[in-house]
Amino acid sequence: MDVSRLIRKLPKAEIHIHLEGAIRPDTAMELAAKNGVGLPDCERVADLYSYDNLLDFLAVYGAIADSIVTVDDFRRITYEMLASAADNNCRYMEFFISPHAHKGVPFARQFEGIRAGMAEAETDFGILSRIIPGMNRELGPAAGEHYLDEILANRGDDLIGLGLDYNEAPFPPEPYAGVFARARKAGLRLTAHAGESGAAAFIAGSLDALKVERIDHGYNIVDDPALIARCRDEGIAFTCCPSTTKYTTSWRDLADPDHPIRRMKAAGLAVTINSDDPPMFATDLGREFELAHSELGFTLQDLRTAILASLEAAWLDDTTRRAWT
Ligand code: ES4
Ligand code: ZN
Repeated sequence: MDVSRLIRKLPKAEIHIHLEGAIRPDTAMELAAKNGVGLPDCERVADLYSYDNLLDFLAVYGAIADSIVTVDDFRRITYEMLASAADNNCRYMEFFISPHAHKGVPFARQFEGIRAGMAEAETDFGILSRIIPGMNRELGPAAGEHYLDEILANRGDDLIGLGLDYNEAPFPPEPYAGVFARARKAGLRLTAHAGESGAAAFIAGSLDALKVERIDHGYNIVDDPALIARCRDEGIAFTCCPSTTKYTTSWRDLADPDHPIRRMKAAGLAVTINSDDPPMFATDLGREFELAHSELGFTLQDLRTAILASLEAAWLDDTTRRAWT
């Protein structure tokens, strides 16, 4: 078997993917036309999925979110995301959702569709999944408190955590300390996008002020050796997304010997490999693992280590973890 097929066949877990960013382009076009909302006119889907920084990317992400309206839309996009992951032998997934992005669609309706898609995919492909609502850091902590109320009103065993996402650099984590503390008291696990377009200090701020257990991306940690040592000692997991770095960071070349994911692994950090917004970044989970191998210097043993790090960082209870892995 060639290496590429072998890598695709490895049983995997994914702990950093956004539902809305995982929508297939043909589905996005179809749902936008059906619902009469959303996407700007463009001749080719490739013209739509084109950006070279986080802000431009988020504008397209918002337009795609606008086109998802009905319960069945949410069921379908969830099912298709999980089907694609299962095709890459992903066995377990924790995915972010952006319910505030679907303006005017009640959270309960979104959750109904998402949960239907999760159940259907578990039956059809045996893939287990869990939900992490992402808090939009651009909207401010008061909106965050209201958002948390809505999330808790739709709580279920499958809703396991809270994230912090959207435009990072102008929005440091500290103002969200209060709302994250309330989420923690309510039993939610915590993570935050940090150190992608924001400084290494945002990683430290997420750990100290928000008390997150893992860091999404975290690339700018390479600027701070003391923080690297701390995160290594504390076993903080980093959910790295190779292809994303080509669009949203200054490291456009994965083969760059200075690429932060390569350096984070070399420094002994708990690096995990994920796909973030796969079709929007022209990738899927199998390809991210292949790129880690072919461009970022991960040996097959390193890939196995990264998969084990994902399972270790996953928010599964021990019984489910044993049954599933
Ligand atoms: C996101 Cl900061 C960020 N990166 C990728 N996808 C996203 N969706 C919402 N925020
Ligand atoms: Zn992300």
